[in-house]
Amino acid sequence: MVKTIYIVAVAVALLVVASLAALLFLGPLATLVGAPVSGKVYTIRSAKLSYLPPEGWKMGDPPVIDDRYYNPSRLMIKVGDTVEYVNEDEVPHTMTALEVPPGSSKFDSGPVNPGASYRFTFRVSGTYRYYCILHPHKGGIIEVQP
Ligand SMILES: [Cu+2]
Repeated sequence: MVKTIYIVAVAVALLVVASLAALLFLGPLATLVGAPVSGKVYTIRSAKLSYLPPEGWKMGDPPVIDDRYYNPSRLMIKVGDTVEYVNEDEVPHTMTALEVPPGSSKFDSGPVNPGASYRFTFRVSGTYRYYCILHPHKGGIIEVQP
């Protein structure tokens, strides 16, 4: 009986020590393994009057990839990098994914007010096409390299 209690006590003590060890060492280790790659931050801006469509453009036409709308409208980055979208126009804009590589989530900033910004970190390599849901003449492409 005493022996059984002793064995249980030792088992509990070992469990406590193991738990503490797990908390102390495995916790930070797991954080390291799952930690985001510390990448660069790139800025894409929408200039004033970018809400005006180009001449001849009509609803249903594909978005126009031009620095007048998102600047730069073509951007090459690496996995783990972050893009910050800054709206310098006088009306809200969005940065909404149209096409993303398989396995990637479709980002959508929702309306970004004048002077506000939105960030997205790219975790999957490939080509991303995006546009403004409120002004669909505005388009951009982000190339994410492995
Ligand atoms: Cu817009």
